[in-house]
Amino acid sequence: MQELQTILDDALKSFAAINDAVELENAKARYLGKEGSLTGLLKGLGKLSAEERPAAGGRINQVKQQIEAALHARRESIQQNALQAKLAAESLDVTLPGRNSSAGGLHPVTRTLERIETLFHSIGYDVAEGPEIENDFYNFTALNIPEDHPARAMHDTFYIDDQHVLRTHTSPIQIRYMQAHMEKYKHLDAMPDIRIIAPGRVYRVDSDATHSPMFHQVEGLWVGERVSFADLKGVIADFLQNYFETKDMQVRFRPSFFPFTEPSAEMDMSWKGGWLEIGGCGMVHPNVLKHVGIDSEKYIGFAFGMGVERLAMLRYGVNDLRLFFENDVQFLKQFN
Ligand code: 2NL
Repeated sequence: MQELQTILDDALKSFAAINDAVELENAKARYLGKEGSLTGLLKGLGKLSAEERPAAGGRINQVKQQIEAALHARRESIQQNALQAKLAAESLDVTLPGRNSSAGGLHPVTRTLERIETLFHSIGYDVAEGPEIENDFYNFTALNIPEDHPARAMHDTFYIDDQHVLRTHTSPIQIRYMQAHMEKYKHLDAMPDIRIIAPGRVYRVDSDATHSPMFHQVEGLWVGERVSFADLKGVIADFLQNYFETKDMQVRFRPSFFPFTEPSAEMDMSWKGGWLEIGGCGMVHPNVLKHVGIDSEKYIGFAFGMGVERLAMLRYGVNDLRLFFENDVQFLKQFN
C-alpha cells in the first residue's frame, strides 16, 4: 500500500522537524487522532473483504507502531532539550565574588542626639519626649508667650488649625513632664527635683542657608528647692567639655530676653580664640511654674535650649546646615 508508506515517511519527517511539545502533540493528532490519516485507513478496513482484511490490518498496525515509537522518541528528546536549556539558563557561577551587603548607619544628627542624651543621662537627667503637633497651650500659653507675641504669627509658626501647631521648640515636652510630675507627687508635701532634657524635632517657617523649616533642639530643665544660675553654668560647662572632649572650654553668659525665663541669657562657648553662641538659657519664669501648678515661692529652676544641628556641625566640621537634610549617601557615609 503506497499510501501507508507516504503516511509513515511524512510522520517521521514532520516529527523530526518539531522541537516543541505542544506542536508535537498537534502533529500526532494529524496521524493518530480521531480525524488522523492512519485512523482513516483503519476505519476503511471495514470495506475490505474478509480475506484481505487481516493482511491490510497488520500492515497498518505495523506503521502505527512505527509512528508511535517515533513519537515517543521525539517526546523524550524534546523533554531532554527543554531540560538542558533550562539548566543552561539557570546556571550559577559559584566562582563569582559575592555581593557585598553594605551596612547602614545612623544620621550624624541622630548620633549627636544620642551623644547628648548619653552625657546628660550620666549626670542624672531623664530624657523626655512629646508630640510634634502641639496645642496652643503647651507651645505658647504655658510658656508665658503672650497672645500678641510675634512667635505666634503665621509667618513664624506652622499652624495645623486655630488650636494646633507644629511645635516651634521642645519646651512643650517639659511643660507636659512638669504637669505629670506634679500629678504623680501631689499627695506629698514636697516633690523630688525635676531634671530632664527634651530633645527632638521642631518646626519654624524659615528656610535659607542657615535655617531649615525642620531642625532639632535639645532643651534642659532642673527644678528644685535650691537651683541657681551657678548650677546652670556648671551643667552647661560640664556638658560642653564632655561633648567636645576638652577641658579647655570656657562658657560665658550675656544678658538676653525670653518670655519663659527671668533672668535670661545667651550662652557662648570659647571656640578658636573667640566666642561662639551655643544657645539660650535662664531661670524658669514664675508664670511658667504657675501654669503647671508648681509653687513658684517654694521651687525655682533653670532651663536652657541648644540647636542640635549646630552642635553636630561643630563636632564634625560640617560647614553647611543643608547637607544634613539632602540625604546624599556620600555625605552621610562619612559619619559611620
Ligand atoms: C535657644 C533658647 C531656651 C528655654 C529654652 C524653657 C523651657 C521651659 C521653661 C523655661 Cl519649660 N524655659 N526653655 C529657656 C531659655 C532658652 O532656648 O536659643 N534655643 C535654641
